[in-house]
Amino acid sequence: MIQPGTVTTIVMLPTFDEAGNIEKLLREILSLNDSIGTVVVDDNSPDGTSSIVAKLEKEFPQQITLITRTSERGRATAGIRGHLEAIRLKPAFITEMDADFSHDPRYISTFLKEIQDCDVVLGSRFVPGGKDSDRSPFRTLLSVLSGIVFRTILGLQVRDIGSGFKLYKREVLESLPWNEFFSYGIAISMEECFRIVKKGYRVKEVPIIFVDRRAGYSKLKWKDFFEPVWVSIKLAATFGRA
Ligand SMILES: Nc1nc2c(ncn2[C@@H]2O[C@H](COP(=O)(O)OP(=O)(O)OP(=O)(O)O)[C@@H](O)[C@H]2O)c(=O)[nH]1
Ligand SMILES: [Mg+2]
Repeated sequence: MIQPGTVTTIVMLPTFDEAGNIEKLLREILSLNDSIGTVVVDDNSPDGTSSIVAKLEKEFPQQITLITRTSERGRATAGIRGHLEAIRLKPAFITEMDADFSHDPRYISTFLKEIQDCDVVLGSRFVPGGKDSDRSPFRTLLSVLSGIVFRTILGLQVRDIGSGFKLYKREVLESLPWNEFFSYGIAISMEECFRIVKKGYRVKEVPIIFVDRRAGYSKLKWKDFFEPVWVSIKLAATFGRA
């Protein structure tokens, strides 16, 4: 379990049924530099993801914290729980990313350079050099269309508002009202982005090539695609456009 003040960067990973990815991913992240730690928030995955992470936590006690939630399930609340733990550990920087290799951990080193002149680096599929690779044309179309809808409703300039791959200065996450968030699922990435821009922080989009998950299955269901729509309407109605 990581002790406060001992690492410069925390990588926060929400996991559900990522047994096929998590060990290799954690080893790759920890090999990036000497001052990196990971917080994994697993919702007691039936495939045993937590026990794999628990074993690695024994091997890297100063660099891994595992939180296993038994009474709650969901991408948004898992992410919030992970951010709160990451904030408590007082790193300079906090990254969030998917635990399925869609987000290549090597980009973290790029993000750490890019953050020098902004507050948040956002891994973007939709700026020059970025790509939504390997995915079905339907999923890419859905991402592009939803981006257009949210930018229109929320008045944001950010191209890849739904990106779940970001690096923050810790102060940015410390300043957000986590108990007031509306999202329960995938809309959390978009809501974070909106609230950050609304507060006046500088967000820099850096191109990433997003690839399909390496192992395991998507947790997205049809109904999940409606959550970002009502969350963006609620955000615009509550706070006005960005
Ligand atoms: N703790 C927790 N993590 C979750 C939950 N649902 C998804 N995740 C994690 O959130 C990240 C993104 O989820 P994915 O299922 O990959 O969803 P996606 O990336 O939008 O969809 P695909 O790319 O199609 O697989 C992954 O690391 C998941 O393991 C959940 O209910 N609880
Ligand atoms: Mg994924």
